[in-house]
Amino acid sequence: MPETLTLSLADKIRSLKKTRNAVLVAHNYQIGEIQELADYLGDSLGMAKFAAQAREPVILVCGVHFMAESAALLNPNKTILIPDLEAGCSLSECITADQLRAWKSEHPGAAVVAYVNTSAEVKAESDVCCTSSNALKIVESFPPEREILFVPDMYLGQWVRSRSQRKIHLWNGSCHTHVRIRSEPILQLKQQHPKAEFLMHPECGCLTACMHLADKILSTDGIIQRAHESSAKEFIIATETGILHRLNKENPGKKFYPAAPEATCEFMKKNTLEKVLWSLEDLRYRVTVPEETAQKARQSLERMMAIS
Ligand code: CIZ
Repeated sequence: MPETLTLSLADKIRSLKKTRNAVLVAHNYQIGEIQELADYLGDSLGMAKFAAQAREPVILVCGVHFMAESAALLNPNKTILIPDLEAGCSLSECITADQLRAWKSEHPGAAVVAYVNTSAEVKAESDVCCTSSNALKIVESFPPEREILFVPDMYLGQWVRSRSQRKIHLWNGSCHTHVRIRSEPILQLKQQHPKAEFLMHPECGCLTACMHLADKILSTDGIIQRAHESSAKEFIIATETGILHRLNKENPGKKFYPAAPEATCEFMKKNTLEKVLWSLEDLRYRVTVPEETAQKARQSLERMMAIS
């Protein structure tokens, strides 16, 4: 896209945000141009919390659909918009509420811990939500003898299981982008950059193979924070590539090598500057959750926030 067009679109968006009394919250995996316009940039929980504290009545969520739903759950009286309804999440689609109900019936008495990458219907069938930064703490908040059903990400679940003594059953779900991150290129990068710190997201498909090689296994916000705090000058980053924009911008002088340059989520990239502009112009696409589902799903999110 020519720079002049990008600039003028960005200016129009800034001015429309004011006219519409809207704030723009964006996920760390969004395209750089959208990150630059964000009033809040971070992970899905941070986005929803920021939205809850914002005085503005219109929240434009630049992320994927479950993120807009979480914002809608925590902000029932605000208008929650997403620029493209097709910005879905492959991980969230790995489990439906019917499938979860059937699984629960095979494990009566088990507690359900749902990663935030789930639909509101699945959250409503769960006892508590978790993010990649608090999953271990959430699981360990249950009595040790209680069985846990962990949905939907098996890699995050495996990581939690490797660190806790709990009886955790895993749903066979995964993120189609993070499964593309394999161990061989990471081993090569480690050889090429022996001083680099290796920061890994727990959704990665090579989690089991690479867990022992990682300096830290972190959520996106955890990776951002670690890059700021670490004295290392080079980092190997195993997660969706959108995070590199922020890492490079906020850490001049440090180098970031993507473990898989092709690990780009096409759903995250559905949101473009044009669609952001149209979303503000037409106040579309509005994301709402039916009240009965919302009440139960909200409880799962609120229980997580109370624990973490
Ligand atoms: O909670 C989020 O935003 C997700 C899905 C990942 C992360 O680590 O930020």
